[in-house]
Amino acid sequence: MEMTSPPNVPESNDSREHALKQIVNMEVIEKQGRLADGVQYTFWTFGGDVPGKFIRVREGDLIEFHLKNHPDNKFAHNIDMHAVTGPGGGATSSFTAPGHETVFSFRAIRTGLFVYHCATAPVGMHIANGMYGLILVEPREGLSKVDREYYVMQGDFYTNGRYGEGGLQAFSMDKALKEEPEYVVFNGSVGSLTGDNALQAKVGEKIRLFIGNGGPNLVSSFHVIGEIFDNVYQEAGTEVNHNVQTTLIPSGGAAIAEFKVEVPGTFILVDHSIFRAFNKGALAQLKVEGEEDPNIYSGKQSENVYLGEGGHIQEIPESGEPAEKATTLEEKLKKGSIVFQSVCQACHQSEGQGLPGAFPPLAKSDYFKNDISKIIGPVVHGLTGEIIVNGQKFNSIMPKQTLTDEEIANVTTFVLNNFGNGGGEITSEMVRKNR
Ligand code: HEC
Ligand SMILES: [Cu+2]
Repeated sequence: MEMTSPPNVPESNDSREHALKQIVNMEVIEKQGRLADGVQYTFWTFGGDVPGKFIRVREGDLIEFHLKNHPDNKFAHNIDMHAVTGPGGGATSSFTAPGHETVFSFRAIRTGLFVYHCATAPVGMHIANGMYGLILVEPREGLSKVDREYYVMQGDFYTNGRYGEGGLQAFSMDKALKEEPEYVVFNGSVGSLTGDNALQAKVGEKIRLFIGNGGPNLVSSFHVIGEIFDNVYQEAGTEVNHNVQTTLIPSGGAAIAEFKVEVPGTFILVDHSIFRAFNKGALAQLKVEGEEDPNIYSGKQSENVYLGEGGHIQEIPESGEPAEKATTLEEKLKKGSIVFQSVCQACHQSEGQGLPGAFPPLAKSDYFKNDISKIIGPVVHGLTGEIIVNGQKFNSIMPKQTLTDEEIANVTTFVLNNFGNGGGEITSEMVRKNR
């Protein structure tokens, strides 16, 4: 059976009179990929992408499901499909070790759009690494006709490093437990559906979005800026609501939203818990081409100077409190310690001991021992190429860090005064000179 990678959706089955036996071959692949520009992550996938392959069957079909775990994978996996009526949604019958294949069958007795996901312990971690996707069970009579269908699925990601911090990022169990993701994205990465990869449509077309939420933790307030959904199959069940602005999609749930595009422009899909959209990645674009319709939307018609009446125009008060600056060395070390823990530690390790072959030690480092200013460069500019630290060779990449002069001064001073290094102080001024 043909399955598709996001954001594509397989052809409809509605021309088909009878139920069929369908064979689904799903391969689990663990692979490194892009989470954001300069940020890599080891995704665990159903079929090579996050979200996994879109499966489209018809009500009454018998599905023979083959789960194949690639021999190069390191972990066992299984699948729980919310479309399955049976123990574990299939999970109890599909536990599959690397280099193995399992088979189970189920009848699609309920219609709707269903989430599937891995349910191997630790379940949260398998889902957090991208193991989810959607299966559509079309009603016998099919869905109404539309011009375009797209597959969009939200997920939250928990990296050791902060949002945007470069390099290969490890999964943070700590942040996942606290439900504090660094990334909230559509289709597995920041910008997966923007710019050249934006969804496309033409004025006058009817669009159907199959929207899922893999979680593992967050509930999505799904919204398209500048559009109103004509129809929403709430929670992807049979109840249809009309004229909806924002629809809730629970973790492990889905929705089907339909709307006609009346005017051209770029329409932005967001999780309207809005910091997630503009600061954590939950933002996609739908680019609509075609004729303007000033009767529906005019564009900017004019701009004039506005003078408030009387003297009531408020001024922003001069800020009384200057931005807090670390003044004493003690304060500086305290602040530096926080930066170290949130940024440097992920690579250089908690005691600055590094990892042989990967990250050089900052503890007793002879790299900057005789010239403390050499600690600034790697942080400000990044560092690549072969270096020798304490007699050990390293040939890797340190991404440049987006920190303020003051943060860099604090963290480097912290390193100089800890981990058996010889002490010293770096000032914001010294950092600025190295920019
Ligand atoms: C994403 C991983 C990563 C992060 C985060 C990181 N570094 Fe590095 N750092 C490296 C790598 C890799 C190298 C070696 C680069 C090479 O081989 O050329 C390095 C080298 C260095 C060096 C020179 C070698 C040495 O051990 O003395 C210093 C100093 C340094 N880092 C300081 C920092 C500080 C301070 C921070 C936090 C603000 C930081 N690094 C954050 C990966 C990282
Ligand atoms: Cu898994």
